[in-house]
Amino acid sequence: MKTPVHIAVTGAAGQISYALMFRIIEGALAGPDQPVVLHMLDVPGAMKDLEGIEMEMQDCASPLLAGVVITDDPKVAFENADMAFLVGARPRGPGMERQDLLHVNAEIFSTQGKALNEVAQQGVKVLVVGNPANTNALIALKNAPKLSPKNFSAMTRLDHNRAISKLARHSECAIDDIRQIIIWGNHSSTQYPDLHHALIKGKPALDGVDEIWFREHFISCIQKRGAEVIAMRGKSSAASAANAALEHMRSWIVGTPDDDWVSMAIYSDGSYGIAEDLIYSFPVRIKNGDYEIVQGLPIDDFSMDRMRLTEKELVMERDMVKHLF
Ligand code: NAX
Repeated sequence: MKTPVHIAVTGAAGQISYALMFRIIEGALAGPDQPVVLHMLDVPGAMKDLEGIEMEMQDCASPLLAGVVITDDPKVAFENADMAFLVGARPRGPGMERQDLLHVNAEIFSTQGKALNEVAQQGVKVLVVGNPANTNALIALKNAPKLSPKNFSAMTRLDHNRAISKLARHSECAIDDIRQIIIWGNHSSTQYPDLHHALIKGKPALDGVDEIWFREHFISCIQKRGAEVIAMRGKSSAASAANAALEHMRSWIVGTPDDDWVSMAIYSDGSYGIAEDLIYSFPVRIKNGDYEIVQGLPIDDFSMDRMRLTEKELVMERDMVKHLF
């Protein structure tokens, strides 16, 4: 039997984590022969919920579940963590401005960044799902000086998957026919889902779809898909978000295929002229657990304008929480 990996999930009593954790313990993340110890973190009032979830996990009789930790203390949650899914966050309450939301979450993620810094494995892979995800990830990494900024990422994989699915339905092709989708920037309504480099069966996607459809329909559809799901379900995306979180981390572990890439919000190194010191979504290729931004893609003015717009929003968000760095 392999040595168990330690996987921390925050917001473990919430709806995304509920859809995520049972897939983790059945081997969908670390593999069918890899035991896991699951560390569940939530607020003190949710401890009973977590005990109930642990009971359900026991009732799955999963041979891969090597242990469960239930806690409201980030230092216990992140002890020896090889991977951390930072899902828990405060939702926007009545009368709360975006700035208030940034502030309450900034405090959560600075505390969690410090705890990761102290007790997680040096190579810990951190995925921030909780919104505002990009800026929360930036705050966490700024509070973890012993770790590399490369340990931290935020999730745009759900947007990436939404873009693939939308294009496949529009083009009447299979999901597997599509390659090289990109989500640039922030996981927010300013994100830029880009089809200029996308391929369908090896041919440029934009050769087969109307440019007007792409510019005037596709982009805003992906940007607003989360709100559309809320309007229908009365709740935000959960199973699809959990699936994307799992795929994000799985790609980080096993790598990307030679003929494709994925979108990940990561610490900007200035590629494509995007400001450094932001968590910005780029196309990345991954090998041996290491991701690199795909370089050298030609960017036209239409795309650059949209990449700048979402960059500007991230700079604004960073300015609002700078005091916590
Ligand atoms: P829920 O409200 O169902 O669950 C959130 C959980 O986090 C709750 O159990 C709450 O007690 C816990 N929590 C709050 N503060 C905490 C803290 N300081 N430490 C530990 N746990 C804490 O939300 P859910 O639907 O699961 O969504 C979680 C987050 O994902 C939200 O911020 C949401 O906006 C974000 N999303 C991000 C997406 C992305 O693509 N990046 C898409 C889906 C989702 O909207």
